[in-house]
Amino acid sequence: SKVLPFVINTWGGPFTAATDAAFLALYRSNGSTSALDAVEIGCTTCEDNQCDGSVGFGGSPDENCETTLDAMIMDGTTMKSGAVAALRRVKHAASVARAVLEHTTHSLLAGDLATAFAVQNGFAEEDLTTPASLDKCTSWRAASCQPNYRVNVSPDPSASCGPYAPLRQLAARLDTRQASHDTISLIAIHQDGSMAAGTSTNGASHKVPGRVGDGPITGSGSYVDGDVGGCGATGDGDIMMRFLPCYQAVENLRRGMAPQEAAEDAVRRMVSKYPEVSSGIVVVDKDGNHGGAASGWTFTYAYRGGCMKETVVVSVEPV
Ligand code: SD4
Repeated sequence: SKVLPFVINTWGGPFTAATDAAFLALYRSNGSTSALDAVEIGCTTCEDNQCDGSVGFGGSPDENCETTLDAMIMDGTTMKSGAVAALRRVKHAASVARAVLEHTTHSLLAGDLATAFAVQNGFAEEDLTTPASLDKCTSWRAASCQPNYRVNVSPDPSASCGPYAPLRQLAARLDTRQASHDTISLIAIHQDGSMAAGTSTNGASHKVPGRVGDGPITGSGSYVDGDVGGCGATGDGDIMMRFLPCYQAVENLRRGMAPQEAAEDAVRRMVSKYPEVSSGIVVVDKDGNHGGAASGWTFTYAYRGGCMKETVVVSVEPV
């Protein structure tokens, strides 16, 4: 086919290295790189380059200043998925997610025990904090002294300001949240038409420690059914995961919608209940036709397929 192999993802750029790495891995391999390989390569490229601080180590510190990672990977042929949530001290979350897919019959491992699994599988354990993430966390503490994501907390003016006392501090207001919206979710179509998808993120800044976002949730962070198509998401995961927008979008394709319409429908469902939600989803059918939809911000996605010499970035206005 003219458009295959094909790679599309939520990382619009200027950073197109993830799209390029995944695409070229497929394109140059004469078929020996699988769609799943390409997804892992694309996500890992973002993890290593920290994709603007929102993917991989050294980004989105939680209230305790720690970076934790969420990732999933899904094979559109077998419908197997593997994921890690709140992964600590391991850099390559997408690869650990793939190890869950390939070396277990489970779909999701969490927290320190996901770390233990990663270490057993040969991943290095290392500190994910960087000077930049520490600085982001300490300046947040110094500036607001308020928990970002906690609500309905009794005010206690005498409470001291610090990471371990947030429940005693003034109630957080939703409009003070500082979510970042640059998770990588990537879908790849192999030359032979097989598909895979995956997501990697360090989640939301200043989150309550232990918080897991939409990234590692099948049907939310991403979803793929090789008979139909795939979807990748980014945005306010706490809300998005309630709607499984990627599952919705792929089912919309199955019922005959074009990718653009499928994406818009999935975003509108979220917006109808949460008008303020920030979201962005990208949808591709099995032939490489694609579309995107967003709410709350101008979303960009990137794709490269067939004989394209470079990645193209598409900008999507909110629905
Ligand atoms: C999350 N969806 O954990 C992620 C955040 C995100 O760009 O998209 N950041 O909620």
